[in-house]
Amino acid sequence: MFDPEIEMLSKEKLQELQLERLKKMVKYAYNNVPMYRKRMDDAGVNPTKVANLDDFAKISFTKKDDLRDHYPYGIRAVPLVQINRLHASSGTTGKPTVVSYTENDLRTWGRLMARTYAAAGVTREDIVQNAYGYGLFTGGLGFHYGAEILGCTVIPTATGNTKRQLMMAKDMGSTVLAATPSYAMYLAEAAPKEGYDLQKDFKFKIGMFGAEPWSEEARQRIQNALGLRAHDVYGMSELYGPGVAVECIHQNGLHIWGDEFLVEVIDPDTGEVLPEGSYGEMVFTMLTREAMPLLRYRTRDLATVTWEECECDRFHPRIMRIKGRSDDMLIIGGVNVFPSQVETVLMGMEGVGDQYQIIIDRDILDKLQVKVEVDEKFFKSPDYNAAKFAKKLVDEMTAVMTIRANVELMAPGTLPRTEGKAKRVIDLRKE
Ligand code: DLL
Repeated sequence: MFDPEIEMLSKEKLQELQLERLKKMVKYAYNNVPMYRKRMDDAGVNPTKVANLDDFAKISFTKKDDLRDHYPYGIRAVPLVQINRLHASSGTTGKPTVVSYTENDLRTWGRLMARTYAAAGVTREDIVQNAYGYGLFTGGLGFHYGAEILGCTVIPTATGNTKRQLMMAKDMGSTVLAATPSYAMYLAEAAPKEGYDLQKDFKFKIGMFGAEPWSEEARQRIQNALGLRAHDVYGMSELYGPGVAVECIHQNGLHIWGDEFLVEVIDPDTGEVLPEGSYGEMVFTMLTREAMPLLRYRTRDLATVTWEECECDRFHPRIMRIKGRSDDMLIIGGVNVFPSQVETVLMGMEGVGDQYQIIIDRDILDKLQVKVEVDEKFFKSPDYNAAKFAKKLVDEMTAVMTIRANVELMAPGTLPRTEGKAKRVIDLRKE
């Protein structure tokens, strides 16, 4: 453990610490961020009298639009001279969301990332190949500094240049791969084509994968192909970046670092706070952030959070796998469909390759089309019968999603590959 004192806190002590920090943070936000001062005044919340979570829940949610409204420097509690770094997440439309960090924030984030690696079993003996994008995206620098603070050897390969990536992995004997799960899958696919033997040429033991949704079935595929233990890492730029939550070696839910993040789960439609164990939208409050305090930030990410003790003895609450984002949910002919449901079916089936695309279109009615690559070996085998295989996929998907999808089987290697976050859904109704 990197931070045993904090990581080993009992549930009671951890919740005490959360409340203590929360009270301080509410006052800090009131005194330093005009937006929060106005919100608390409007809601009749006296920051010096917030004594429990019910009082706190009177403060309205912070949304992504609040950050956009404060472009370019975002919600800021310190003068610019105290800002040490900026990151930004690329918005699909308009201006990016900019996030800022003081020196202390960077130190806190770096230590959280070191803790995140350590919880997954990474030690200072490890050689970390960091294939996340470096730059405005928080993945690259987040995973970089965390590994350095832990004392690992870091290879900042960044994303892309797959040939060189594979060469470095083999020659340097990298033991940890940090990447998006879709890029990890792509590396596993590319390696044999570049003449590498996946079993013999690489020393990977641990994968630190996140930044996009991926299924349990995708995990099995990546683990089998790369011969490593694949850990899910969750985060978002607004909450420092990666390192909000990570799976420990038991791979049974992602521990949210409770000393830095307070999580609430709400009904995304009504905003009502739901009881522990309910499925809903995660809302985060940062407990010590200096530059950009965030109170009750709506993530749009849907999951269940549990406070049950984990086998690793940590009480830091766990996110059970993230199902998707409320704004990713597709409504097709009136039926709610999550891309993750499609992935679960596909990645669980033998004969399906690693790449797929979901295309939604409308003529009179909504139509769901799924393009799926066939696994190369299966594609070339004498048993392969396209019509029969497509029917099997349609049946499986219809059973899970209750609506019919048209399946188009694609030859191996024909769908686009991405180096960062995969773009799997194309909704033509929006264009
Ligand atoms: O993706 C930060 C990050 C980098 C996390 C590297 C993990 C690893 P953003 O670009 O702001 O930040 O995107 C945040 O990505 O709200 C989720 O919808 C999604 N996401 C991140 N991690 C996971 C995960 C980074 N493990 C958004 N599972 C979040 C599912 C994830 N979705």
